[in-house]
Amino acid sequence: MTTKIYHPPFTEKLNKHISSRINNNNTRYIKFYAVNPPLVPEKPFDIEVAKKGGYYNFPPTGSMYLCASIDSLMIKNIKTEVIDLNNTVLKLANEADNFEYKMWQLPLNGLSKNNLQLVFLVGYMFGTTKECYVSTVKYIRKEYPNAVIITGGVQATFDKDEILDSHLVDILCLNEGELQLQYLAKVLNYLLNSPKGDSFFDPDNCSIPGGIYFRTNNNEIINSGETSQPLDFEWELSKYYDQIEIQNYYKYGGLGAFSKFVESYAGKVLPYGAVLTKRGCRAHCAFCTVRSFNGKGLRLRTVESVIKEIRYLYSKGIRHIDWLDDDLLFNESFNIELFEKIKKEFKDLVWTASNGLIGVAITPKLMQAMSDSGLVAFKIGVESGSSEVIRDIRKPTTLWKLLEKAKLIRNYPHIFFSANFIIGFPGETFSQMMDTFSFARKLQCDWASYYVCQPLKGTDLYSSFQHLMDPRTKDESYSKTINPGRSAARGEFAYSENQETAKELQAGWEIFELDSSRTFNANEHNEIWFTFNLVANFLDNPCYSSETKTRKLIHWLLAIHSGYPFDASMTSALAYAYSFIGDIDKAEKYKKKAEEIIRDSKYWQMRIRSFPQILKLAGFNNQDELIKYLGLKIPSKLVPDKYQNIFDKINARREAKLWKD
Ligand code: B12
Ligand code: SF4
Repeated sequence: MTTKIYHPPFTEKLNKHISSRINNNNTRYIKFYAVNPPLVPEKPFDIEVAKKGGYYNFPPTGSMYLCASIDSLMIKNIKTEVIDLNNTVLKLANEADNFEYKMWQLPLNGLSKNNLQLVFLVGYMFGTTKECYVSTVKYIRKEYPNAVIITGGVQATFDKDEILDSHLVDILCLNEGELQLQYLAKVLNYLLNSPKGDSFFDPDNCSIPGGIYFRTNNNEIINSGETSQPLDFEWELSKYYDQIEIQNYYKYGGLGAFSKFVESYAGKVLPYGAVLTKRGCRAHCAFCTVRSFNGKGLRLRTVESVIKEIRYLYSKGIRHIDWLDDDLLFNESFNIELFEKIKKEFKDLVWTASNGLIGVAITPKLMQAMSDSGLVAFKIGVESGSSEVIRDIRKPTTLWKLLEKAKLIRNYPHIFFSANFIIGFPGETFSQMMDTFSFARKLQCDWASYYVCQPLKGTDLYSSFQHLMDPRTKDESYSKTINPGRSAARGEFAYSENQETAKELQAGWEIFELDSSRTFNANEHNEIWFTFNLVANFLDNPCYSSETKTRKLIHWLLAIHSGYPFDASMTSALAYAYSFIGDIDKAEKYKKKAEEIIRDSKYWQMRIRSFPQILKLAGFNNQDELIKYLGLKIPSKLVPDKYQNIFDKINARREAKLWKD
C-alpha cells in the first residue's frame, strides 16, 4: 500500500475529465451525497416481508465513513450527506399509502442544484445487488446530468473493468475509499474555486492516493497506481448517525435474524446500531475477499474511540450493537479492555456478532468477558467439517479444537451459538459435504447456518469456478445469494422456479444416499442445502433435548420467521418447539399457520411429499383434513431409522479418529 507522489499526467487528465462535468456549473459550492442503494431488487421484494421487518436494514456505515473523511478536511465550501435508499424503501413499504417499489427514488428527487456542484458517491458492495446499483446510478445520471458520479465498494473494486467499460460513472475508487475521496474533494474544490486563494491544496506538490480510476472520452483508462488504505479510521460518525436517524432503523428491518432474536430474547424491541472496531482479518480464506480488499493484517481503532461511538449511540436509545468486524477477536487484550469498559458503562446494552468469529480464537477469559459485556448471540465460521476442505480453503481452524471450544461455549447456555457452514466449494464431493453435515451435528451448536459457496470476484476460489466453467461466473445477480431461501420471492426457490431442476435432483431423504464421490452444479447444491438445513435445524435440532434450549431456539425461530413468513418447515418447527415446552395455544397457532401455507402453496405441497415429516413436526395427525386432502400418511419418526443409521455410522467413523481425519 503506497501513496504516490504528484504525477502531472494523472492530475492533468483527472482535471480535464472532471471539468467536462463541472464546466456548466458556475458555483463555488460542492455537495457530496453518499448513496447506499437498496439491497433487494424489485422482483423478489415482498411488501409483507418488509412489513414484518424481515429485510436487512444495516446502517450505511461505509457511506458514513466516506462523508466523515471528507468533512474532516473542513473545507468550508463542501457539504456532505448520506442517503440510504435501502432504509428508504423499507420505511416506505412500512409507512406509505399506495407503496410502490420505485419509491426508493424519492430521496434522489428534486435535490437542489442551485449554486451547487453535486457529487454522488454510490456504493456497490455486492454482486447480488447489481440490479439495484445499476438502477441507482442510471437514475442519478438521468436526473442530474452534470453531477459527478464516483463509485466504490467491495464489488466495484473487483468489477473494475466492467464498471469502466460501462461508462455509468465518472470515477471509480478501489478498496477503502476515504483517502481517494479526500483527494478528489480537494481537486474538485480547487477546480471550482480560485486556485490561488486555496491554502488547503497545492496540486503541484501533493501526494495522490492510489486506486483512483477513470476512462477518458478518448477511451483511455487512467489510474493513480496501487491502492492506498487509510492507516487509521478514527473519523467521527455521530453527525451521520443523526442524518440517517439511526434510532429508527430497527422499525423497518433488521440486522438479519440477530436483531429479531434479541427482540424475542429481551421481550422488547431494541433499537440497534452496528460498529466496526478493526479492519481486515488475520486469515486469508480462499472464498473470502477480505485480504484482497482490506489488505494484509489488521488495523485497529482505539478502545476509547469505539467506546465514544457506543456512548453516542447509547444516548440515541440504541441498546443493541452488532459488530461489523471480520476478525472481532483479534488482539485479546484490546477486546478484554473493550468488553470490560462496555460492561462497566452500558449495563443494559446487548451485543451480537452476526459476522462469524474465528472460533478457535475464543479463550475462557474472552468468553467470560464477552458474556459479561452483554453477548447474547454469535456465529463462528467453521465452513466445512472436512479437514481436507478446511486445509484447501485455508480456514484457520481445526475440527477437534473447535469441539473443545464448543464445550466451553456450552457453559454459557443463555448465549445463542450458531456455526456457519458452506457447501458447494469447487470440486467438493458429496462425502465431504456429509462430513460437514455430521460435524455440524457433533458440534451441537444451536443452529447450523448452511450456505452455498458462490464465486465471488476478488477471491482465490473465483478462478477455480471459472476453470469449471461455472455459469455463475458469467454475471452477477440476486440469485447468487449464499442462502438459496433468499433468492426467490416467498423463499420458493428451485421447484417453483425451475421444474427441470426438481427432476434433476429432487430434495428428499434419498439425498443422503448420493454417490459419495459425486460433485454437483449450483441448482443441485441448492437442493442439498435445503435437505441439510431442514434435517439439521428443523427436524432434528439439538436444542430439542431440553426445555431451556428449546426456549432459546424459539427466540431464534421467531426471529428468522419474520424473514421467511411463507416457510412451512420453519412454521412447523415453531409448532413443534412450542408443543415441546407445553405451550399448546402457540403450538396450535403455528400448526394452523403451517396448514394455511401448505394449502396455498404448490411449492410446499411438493416439498412435503418428499418430507412428510414436516407434517409430523407441525403436529398433524392422520385424521386432520389437510392430511386427507394431501393423501399422505404421517410418518412415525422425525428422522427415519434408515437415515439415522447412516448419520450414526459416519459419526462413529469420525469419532474413532477423534475428528482428526
Ligand atoms: C454488514 C454486512 C452485510 C449486510 C449489509 C451491509 C450494508 N451496509 O448494506 C448484509 C448482512 C445484508 C450483508 C449481506 C451480504 N454480504 Co456482507 N458484509 C457486511 C460486513 C460484515 C460489514 C459491511 C460494513 O459496513 N463494513 C464497514 C464499512 C466501513 O466498510 P464498507 O461498507 O466496505 O465501505 C468501505 C469501502 O467498501 C468503500 N466504499 C463503500 N462504498 C463506497 C462508495 C464510494 C463512492 C467509494 C469511493 C468507496 C466506497 O469505502 C468504505 C469506507 O472504507 C462486510 C464485512 C466487512 N467487515 O466489511 C460483509 C461483506 C461486505 N459482505 C459480503 C458478502 C459476500 C455478502 C453477501 C453477498 C453474501 C451472499 N452471497 O449472500 C450478502 C449480499 C447481500 C444480499 N444477499 O442481500 C462480502 C463482500 C463480498 C463481495 N462483494 O465480494 C464482505 C466483505 C464479507 C466478506 N468477508 O467476504 N452484508
Ligand atoms: S476468517 Fe472470515 S473474514 Fe477472515 S479471511 Fe476467513 S472468511 Fe474472511
